[in-house]
Amino acid sequence: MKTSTKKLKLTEDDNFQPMLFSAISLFPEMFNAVSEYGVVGRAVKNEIVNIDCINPRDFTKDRHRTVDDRPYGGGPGMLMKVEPLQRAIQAAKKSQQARDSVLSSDSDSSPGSAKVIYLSPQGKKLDHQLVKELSTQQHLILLCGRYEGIDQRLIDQQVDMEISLGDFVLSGGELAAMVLIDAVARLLPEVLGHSVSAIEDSFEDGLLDHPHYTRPESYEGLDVPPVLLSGDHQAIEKWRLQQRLGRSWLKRPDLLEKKKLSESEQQLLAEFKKDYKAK
Ligand code: 4GX
Repeated sequence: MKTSTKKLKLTEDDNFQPMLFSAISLFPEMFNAVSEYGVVGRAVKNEIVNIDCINPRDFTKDRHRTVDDRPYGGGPGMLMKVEPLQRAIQAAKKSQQARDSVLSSDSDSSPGSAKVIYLSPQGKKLDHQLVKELSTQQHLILLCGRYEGIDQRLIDQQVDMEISLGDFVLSGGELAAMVLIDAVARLLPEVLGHSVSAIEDSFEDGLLDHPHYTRPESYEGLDVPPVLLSGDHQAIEKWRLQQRLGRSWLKRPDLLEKKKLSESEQQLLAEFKKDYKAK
């Protein structure tokens, strides 16, 4: 008889640990938007991803549970106080250490390696490369600022990395943290179905995606490109690659400049440009 080769599901492995996101936020309920819906919601339910919310207000020591204070030097608005944030970060670090200590000590999941990330417009711009790097971490602590921001000394002392979604101002770091969680979680191999990994590959090789079509075959006089109905898989792949090259050329020339095109890719793009200019 054949010996059992039953493959263990990754999450059944004794050494498997969900990736932990600790969100430090005055509005923890906001995180239900990621933890209860869609792909990430399922990953949370299946314990592939853990999202812990820590409210700095729970780490205040005064009667009024004060988390904000006026800025030195004057000016409008309030800042987040250092001490409650500092204690919340320590609590987040402790929760990961508690998880580590019950596991057979593993070299990769070295305790105390949690990265503290502050979401702010001063940060490094989030992109696919950075998302990939973050997805290799066991524990990310996401510091979500409200009011006009946080005391600079906490940033200098406690923050490992500042990350920005882009050059615009949000009214708090929570939405940015949720964007980060969503993008990172869906890159974890246990979260991604093969269907999703294919989509990710498009940014993986630095090109935009090709267009997609579903039924009906004709909608308001607009037909699905015939090649997609041909059943010729080679022709379909070639068309899709050409569309990806062409769309990148039209909409994101910066992406194309960074990319080294093969001989056949250059030819596909040249053909796309010719057709485009003929129209
Ligand atoms: N990409 N914000 C942080 C708090 C704040 C206020 C003033 C410093 C000074 C943002 C972004 C973002 C808004 C998060 C301000 N910090 N986060 N928050 N863009 O705009 O990530």
